[in-house]
Amino acid sequence: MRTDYQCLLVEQDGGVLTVTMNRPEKLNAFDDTMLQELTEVIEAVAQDEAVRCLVITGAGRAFGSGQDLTTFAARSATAGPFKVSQHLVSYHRLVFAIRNAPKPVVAAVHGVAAGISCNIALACDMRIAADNARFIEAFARIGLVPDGGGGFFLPRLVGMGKAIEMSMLADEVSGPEAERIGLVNKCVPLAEFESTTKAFAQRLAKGPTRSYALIKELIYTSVQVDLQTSLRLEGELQDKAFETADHREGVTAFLQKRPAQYTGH
Ligand code: T3D
Repeated sequence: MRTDYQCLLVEQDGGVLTVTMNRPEKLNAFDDTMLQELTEVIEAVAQDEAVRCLVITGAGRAFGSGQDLTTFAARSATAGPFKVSQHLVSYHRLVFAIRNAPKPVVAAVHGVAAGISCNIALACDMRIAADNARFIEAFARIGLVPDGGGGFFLPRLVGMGKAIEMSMLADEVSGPEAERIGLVNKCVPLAEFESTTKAFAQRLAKGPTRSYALIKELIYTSVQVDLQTSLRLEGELQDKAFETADHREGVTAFLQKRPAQYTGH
């Protein structure tokens, strides 16, 4: 696994790979290099069997402040038409890398998560927040619409009304409020944030990884299809899960009255 990134810190501890976005002087705003590197590392992790859980977090006092706004000024100064949709293709590759990774991806959010940084956290499979977290769909503050999948993920997580409110008013949602409305899975005091994230990720990394990949496929497909299609998929995926060594180990461990030792196969 490559670790010499310009804008990321990458650290592996057992089956957990922690990727820290590292532009703290700009609250980890995305520039092209950080976007490219984060996408690359997640795509690499998808292929790496030694990594069974990925954690994405931010250096310094924030998760991330969205797109680096200094690039907006640079774009305006550049002659010729610029289509932001072309630039968004790179973010969409990152979103798909997270969703398609055959293992759990957890966003660990402390401090601010604004704009597209917020939506990258929403693209992750689960979110842990510190109680100082500030989620801001900041786009309307600068006359934009939520991008990076925000329009897709937000109503599915918090419902239509709250999604519209967060997108239009662009007010901060605190960590405890985010937990209350289902935007994050868990919110903990800042002092416990690191240890909670670590324990959560290590637990996932010791789980039945192939079953987790199939669960991702089932849940993410099922929110977009009818019941019949979902039930057909459920059968196909259960056939695959039944073939895994971890399924056999789970049943054996139950019958032998001992904790299961999953290998991810
Ligand atoms: O290009 C495309 O593909 C389109 C995609 C667009 C996606 C988007 O994400 S649009 C939304 C972009 N983000 C924002 O609009 C948020 C801008 N930042 C803020 O509103 C505030 O900084 C925060 C609410 C995030 C945090 O406030 P606060 O008071 O905690 O910190 P601060 O003092 O404002 O920021 C600290 C430093 O980070 C500061 O630099 P300085 O003065 O110390 O040299 C600030 O300028 C810098 N910073 C914060 N956010 C960004 C940033 N620099 C560049 N880009 C940023 N997004």
